[in-house]
Amino acid sequence: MIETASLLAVLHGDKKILLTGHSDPDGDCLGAIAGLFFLLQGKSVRVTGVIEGPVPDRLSFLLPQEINVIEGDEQKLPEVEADLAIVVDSGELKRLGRVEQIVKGLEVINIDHHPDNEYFGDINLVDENASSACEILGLILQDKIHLPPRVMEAWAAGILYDTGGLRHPNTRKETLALLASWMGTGMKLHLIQEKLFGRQTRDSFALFQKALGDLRFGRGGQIAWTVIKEEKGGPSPREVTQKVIDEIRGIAGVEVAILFVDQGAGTKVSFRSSNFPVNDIAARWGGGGHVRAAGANLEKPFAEVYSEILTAVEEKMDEWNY
Ligand SMILES: [Mn+2]
Repeated sequence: MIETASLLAVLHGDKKILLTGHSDPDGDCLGAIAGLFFLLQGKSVRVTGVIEGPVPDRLSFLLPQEINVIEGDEQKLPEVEADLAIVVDSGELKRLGRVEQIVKGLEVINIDHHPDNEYFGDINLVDENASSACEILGLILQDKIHLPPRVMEAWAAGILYDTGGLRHPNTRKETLALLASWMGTGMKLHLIQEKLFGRQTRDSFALFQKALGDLRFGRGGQIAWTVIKEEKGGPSPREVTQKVIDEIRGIAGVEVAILFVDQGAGTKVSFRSSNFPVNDIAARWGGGGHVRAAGANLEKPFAEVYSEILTAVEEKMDEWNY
C-alpha cells in the first residue's frame, strides 16, 4: 500500500506536522490525535495539534495538554508552523471548523472511516468498514512501528468510544483482534472502559435524566426522539448525547432514534438506527456520517426544524415500507 508507506515515511521523516480532527471532537477524534501525538513526540519531527472545541469534560482525560483547543468564534487561531496536516475522523475539511483555515495550503493526510469521505487529502487512508479512525491507525501501524502503551490506550479509547463499548455493529473481528493484541502487551481495557463510560457528574446525569423524561415516540413506536437544551454555563450536551441516543435506540421496537440539541440559534441533530439507513437523511440538511449513525448541524432554531426532520424520517420509512 503506497498510502501506508507514505504515512510511515511522514512519521519517520522530519516534516513539521499539525494534528487535527473535526470540531466538537468525540472520543475517536481525540483518541486518534492523542495517540499520534504520543507517537510523534520525542521523534525528530515537530508536532503540534489544534482542534476546535469544546472538549467535553468527560473526554478531557484523552487530550494531551499540548494540543491547542480553540473555543468560541472570538479566540484567535494560533500561529502554526507546519508542512503537513494529519486530519482524523473527518469526512470533509469543513468538519474542522475554523481549523480548516490553518490546514488549507498544507499537504494533508486524511485518516477516516466515514462512508461519505471526500478524499480531500494528498494521502487518503479511508476505510468505511473500520469501526473508527483509531482502528485504522492501529491496523496500519501495529506491525510497522513500536507503539508505546499510551498510544495503544489512546487508540483503544477511540475504538471503545465509536463502538459504544464494543456494542455497535461496527465492531468487527479486526477490532477485537487489535484490542486483544494490545491486551496481550498488558493494556487494561476495563480501566479505559471505566474512564470513558463509568463516571459522570451529577449535572450531566441530570441532563441525561431530563432527556429521557422528554422522550417522544412516533410511527407506532418505531421512531423515538428527544431534545437536550444547551444552557450557557451548564454541562455540555456532548457529555451525554451518545448515552442518550444509544439508550433510546435500544428500546424494543425503536428503529430510528433521533436526538436534537437545542443550541438556541442553531440545532444539532443525531440519528441512530438498528438497520434503517439514516446518513442520507442527515445529508439533506448538510450533514452525513455512517449508515446507522449520522448527524447534521442546522442554523435554525429547534422549534423551526424538528417537525420537518421527523416528517422526513417518517416519509422515508414509508417509502421503504419499513
Ligand atoms: Mn469516528
